[in-house]
Formats: sequence, structure tokens, C-alpha cells
Amino acid sequence: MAETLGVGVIGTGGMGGRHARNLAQTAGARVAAIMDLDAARAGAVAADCGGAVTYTDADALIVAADVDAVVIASPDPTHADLAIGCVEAGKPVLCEKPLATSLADAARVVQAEAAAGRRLVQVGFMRVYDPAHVDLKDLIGRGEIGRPLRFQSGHCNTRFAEPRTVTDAITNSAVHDFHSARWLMGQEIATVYASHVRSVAERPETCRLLLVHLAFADGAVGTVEVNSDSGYGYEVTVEIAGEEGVARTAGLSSPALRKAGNLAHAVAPDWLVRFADAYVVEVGDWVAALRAGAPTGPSAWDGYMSLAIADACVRSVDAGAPQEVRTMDRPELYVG
Ligand code: ISE
Repeated sequence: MAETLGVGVIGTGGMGGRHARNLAQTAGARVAAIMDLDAARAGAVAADCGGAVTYTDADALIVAADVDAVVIASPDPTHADLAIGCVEAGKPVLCEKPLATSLADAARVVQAEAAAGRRLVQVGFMRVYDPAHVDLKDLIGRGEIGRPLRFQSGHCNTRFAEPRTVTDAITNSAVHDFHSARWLMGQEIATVYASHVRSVAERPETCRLLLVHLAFADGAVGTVEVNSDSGYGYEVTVEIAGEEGVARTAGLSSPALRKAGNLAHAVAPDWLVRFADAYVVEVGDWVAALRAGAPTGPSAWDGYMSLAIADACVRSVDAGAPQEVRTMDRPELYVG
């Protein structure tokens, strides 16, 4: 590997542009290539990243000689095939969530990586780099609340440009919460029961509120709530009740403003603002880990498991009944 890690970024929408600009400021990395079907947009991001080479063909970027590692931030349905392309080219890849849009495609990524026999794929579950989440994880790890009994997360999005189907809410938003639940509780989810409320006012086709009941393998319970259209702002909160106490992620960091008969805190408009620091730490950690040998963040198996839970949720919505989470056997690569 060259002195600095040459990174190629596929997709320059909100997330890809953010990752590219963060990578341009990351020690040990340089942005070698940027790909987008929109050449002008790729050019604008490349100009901010020291003049990286631009591509309109993702496969050409993956095999380019000066690209040592790849970030995938293109539309969700393209993730699985591009991640497999990176694995086949022997290049480490940070793939935005979801790893795939179907459980079968996520399994193909896992199988490709298991066949390669080494970890190359990291999935963009950035909450594991967010200080509020890390503090909660540490507190649980220290045994402060005893055995975790109940997981509860609230995930509020301000508004999406397009109406959200229930499958979008599950596969594009709730996959984050499923990963948080597994990571923070240190347990697998055995069954789910998902239901949702549509928006009645303006966008009747939108899944306004998704509620998923979780049953963990050790008997703990939980809920995940996704609001697709809060109107007021973007928030993610987690509370865990244990045998000896209850812990919740730290609250808003914005100052309290007392004015004109009101007490107010600003709420972030979206994930790019709320998780701005986490995205910086995520790529910094990824680059450092690759330079030391292999990725250490959320794995392809974690990406697969979130989709296995998502798959059970979609089945549950269709059946109107609880559903088991069904998975393939965990390949040896991900054990331990
Ligand atoms: C988006 O793609 C993200 O990954 C955000 O973190 C999440 O909160 C949002 O719901 C997704 O649409």
C-alpha cells in the first residue's frame, strides 16, 4: 500500500460528498477518485478534495490502480453488487447502510467476503462512533445498570422529499436502530412484531410512524420507533432499562435559550448535522484500521443481521403478526 491510503468514493449525494470531504481532512488518507453519474457533481466534490480523478463508471473506479480502498455512497439498490466488486478486487470498502436492499443480496456479500477469507467490508453504522452512544455502551459495559432488560429507541426524521413506504422506513431507517439494539444489548433479536400508522393529512401514502416490538434471544424486550415526518427536526434517542438502573443517551448539546416566555433548545434538521462528529471519527477510524491491517468497525455480518431483522419486520407488517428473525449460519470469519 502507498504511504497514504488512496480512497475512491462512489456517489456524491449528501453522504458521499460528506465522506469525501471528511477523508480529504483525514490523516493517512487522500481522495484519489470520485465517481458519480452526474459528472458536474463529481467534479465539484473532487475540486474540494484536492483535485481527485473523476469517473462516471463505478467499476472503473474500483479497479483503478491508485484506489486502495472504496467508499460506497450510491443509491441503496447498488450497494450489494458494488461491495462484491470491491471484495473481488481485494479492496477494503466502507459501504453505506443498508448493505443491500434484500436479505438474499446481503447474504451474497457475506458469502463473497467469507470466500475471500478476510475482512474487507465495513458497514456505515456511524452511531457506534457517536459520543452519546459510545458513553451509553461504556456505561452498560461497566455494569452500571446490571443486566439489560429493555431497549427503547426513538428515531425521528424531519421530512423526506419523497413519500416513504413502510419498506423504506424499515430498510433505510430502522436498520440503524436494529444495529444499535444488537450492539448495545449485546444480544441477538429473535422475533419482531411491526406495525405502522400512515399519514392521514398531507401524504396518505407515507408511513408516518413505524413501531417495532423486539424480543431478544435472552428474554429481554424492546421497541424501535421511526417517525418519517416529524416536521420539527431530527433526533435519535436510546434508553435501556437494566436490573439495577436505567440509562439514556445524553440529551441535546445545543444551549438552552430562555426568551420571550419560552425555554428552547435547537433540534438538528438531519443526520448530517446530528452525526457530523461521528462521520469524521468513522472515516478516521476506518483509515487508521486499514493502515494497520483490516477494518474493525461494523462488519458485513452486522449489515446482514440488520437486514435479517428488517426482513422479519416486512413479513410481520404483511402478516399482522410477530415473525421470527431467520438467518443463514454465521460464517467462521465472523465468529468471535
Ligand atoms: C438515512 O439514510 C440515514 O442513514 C439516517 O441516519 C437515518 O436517520 C435516515 O432515516 C435514513 O433515511
